[in-house]
Amino acid sequence: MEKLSSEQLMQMEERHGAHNYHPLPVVLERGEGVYVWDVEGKKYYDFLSAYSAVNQGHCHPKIVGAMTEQANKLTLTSRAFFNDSLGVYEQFVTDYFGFDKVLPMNTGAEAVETAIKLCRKWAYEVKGIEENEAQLIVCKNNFHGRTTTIISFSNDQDARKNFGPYTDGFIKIDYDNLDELENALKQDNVAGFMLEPIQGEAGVYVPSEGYLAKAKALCEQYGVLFIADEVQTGIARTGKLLAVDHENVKPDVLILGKALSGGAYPVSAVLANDSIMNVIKPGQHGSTFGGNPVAARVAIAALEVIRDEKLAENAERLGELFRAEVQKLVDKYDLLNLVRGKGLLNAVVINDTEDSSTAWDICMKLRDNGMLAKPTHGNIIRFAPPLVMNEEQLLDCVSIIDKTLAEF
Ligand code: IF1
Repeated sequence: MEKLSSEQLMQMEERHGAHNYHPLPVVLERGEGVYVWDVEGKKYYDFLSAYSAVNQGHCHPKIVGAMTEQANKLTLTSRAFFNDSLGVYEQFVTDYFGFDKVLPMNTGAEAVETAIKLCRKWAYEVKGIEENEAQLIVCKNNFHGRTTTIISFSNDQDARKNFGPYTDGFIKIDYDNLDELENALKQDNVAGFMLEPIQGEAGVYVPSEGYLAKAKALCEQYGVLFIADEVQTGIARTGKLLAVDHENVKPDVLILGKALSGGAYPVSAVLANDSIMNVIKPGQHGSTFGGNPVAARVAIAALEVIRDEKLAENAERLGELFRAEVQKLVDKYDLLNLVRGKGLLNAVVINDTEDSSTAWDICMKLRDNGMLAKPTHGNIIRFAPPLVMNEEQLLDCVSIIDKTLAEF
């Protein structure tokens, strides 16, 4: 069969696929480390990492090896029976992050839903809140996934409009605002506070120094669970194993996804200690693929790579370098307002209106110049390469950004 061109492949998606995305017009065929190639063979730096799922680099041999080895033995048993991989993974991942137990799921949204159900059940059966009255505090401009319950507490009209009726039981407060958090905590029936340690989709908003630690302390004071959604910020992305580690905060409930599998396979997880996790009894929650043998072996390999290749340290060091170098471009070009981020989760704010196409246009030229990135909201471009990048490659990408901006 003849090789299909990028144009042909984009048209196939246009005709046969739901239009729930607006991708940058580039059609990828192969990935290796920090590089991806399109179907015409053009090579790019990947500066999105599938929204921080490919932290370990594309097609990491250790991760792919673990996946193919297990896939040739036993892919899925369901949880109707035991298998020789799940317990090994559960011991490994709970030890790795320091919790008593893990509840394995597949996507980030499923893990967020699991955390919400766990928090509510804990509220009724441990904290003693009246049934069906539990309230969960969340932050405005959050992104926690796209299920009906999760978009119920979103304030992004695209995410929620015409998907009602909505799930009740959420209190929305401003991000990075401790007064609002304390006021919310004083309300009746509060069960938990769920947040992203850095708001990714909102535009890589890093909260004030000390916010996470003070928020956790307030939650302890009011007997409310502190739930960290580290689906995007976790697994070494921000220069520590978890973003909460920058403030030595231990969440009551930890939500992981994306790079938990290095982008090779859908793997997500919720971790908590027994006093919380043991409220879930047989038959009360789960999923067909949750904790399957392939997911288990892939996640062990993905986490070993993070540790063995010291990717958090690399992200910390290269993140400092990236922000310092891009700051020079901010000073040089009116087009850039600021650069912000932590580790290798960074974003630049473009000096144009929210609804302008400038950020998109810049990403289109970055693509022409061999680097893939995509705007988040409006005039913000997220820059998040795989954590295996080296200094030479990073500086090469900074020069591509420089060259691209000079073309505007
Ligand atoms: C898409 C955004 C990022 C997440 C946090 C849970 C989830 C996500 C903090 C749900 C997922 C993904 C979804 C993906 C694009 C990407 C994204 F742009 F959608 F908002 F990263 F910022 N918590 N984020 O960031 O995990 O169910 O997707 O596995 O195309 O929707 P999921």
